[in-house]
Amino acid sequence: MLMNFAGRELDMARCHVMGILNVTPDSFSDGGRFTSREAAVQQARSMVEQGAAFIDVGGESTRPGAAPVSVQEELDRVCPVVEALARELDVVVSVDSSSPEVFRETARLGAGLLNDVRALQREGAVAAARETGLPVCLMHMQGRPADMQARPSYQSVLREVSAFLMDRVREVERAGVGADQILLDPGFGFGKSLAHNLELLDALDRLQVLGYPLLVGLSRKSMLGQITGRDVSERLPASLAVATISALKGASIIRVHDVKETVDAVKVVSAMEEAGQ
Ligand code: 8Y7
Repeated sequence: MLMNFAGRELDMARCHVMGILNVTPDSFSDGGRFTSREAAVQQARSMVEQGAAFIDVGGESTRPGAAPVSVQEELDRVCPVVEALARELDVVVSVDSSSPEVFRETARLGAGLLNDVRALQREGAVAAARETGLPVCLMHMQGRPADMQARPSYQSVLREVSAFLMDRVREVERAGVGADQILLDPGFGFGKSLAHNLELLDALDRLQVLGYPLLVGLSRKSMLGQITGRDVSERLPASLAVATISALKGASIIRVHDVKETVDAVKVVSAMEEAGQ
């Protein structure tokens, strides 16, 4: 089950770690564009040394209530970092964006994966993604970032998330994206209550049977705060627990802040599975 990310081939039957790199202004608050680019490259380099196979670069905060960002601002934040990472590091550069313009420009600069929390539903996004030739990650979200946590509601969260993702797969494949270029993500925390998130986590193996590799993002999320009562800065142990569960249930990519620790957790799961084969 090899997937080609701009020339880098990875086996999606294995579990890989994706390091999160935010390039919103508050994430590198050291002033000028050059210093912030260098700081971003340094942080990414360190995550690659710790075993990250992907670095996910995001210039738009999707936190509940975050202010929207113009396409130009997103390009200005993301492009210099994507270009530097693609040139300097041995890693797949993933772009966390929903904008066709950002897809086109970052693909030209060496990006290897388009990670869209809006599942290519913006005007022109499917066509732009198709033109890049890159793999895409399609994520489920109920509502919009501004209001998604107000009243999450489902008849059956698993059925609705599966149906949405398969609808998106059909549209994206119809536009010419290959079945071997699609990753799916249930979108933990995106328009979901604690109970919804837990049901989806428990059923991750049932999403896997859709036939597409899964990407999972649970690192430090508020669900873990609800379960443990811990502040965001103290959620590493709970994040490792959900990373381990996700790996056991067949996730191909785990998106995290704490790469070193997660790589160890994933190694334990992989070692056990290889011994049992
Ligand atoms: C996810 C994500 C975020 C996720 C994918 C956060 C950009 C919120 N979460 N992308 N992005 N899946 N594919 O807390 O769960 O990291 S941002």
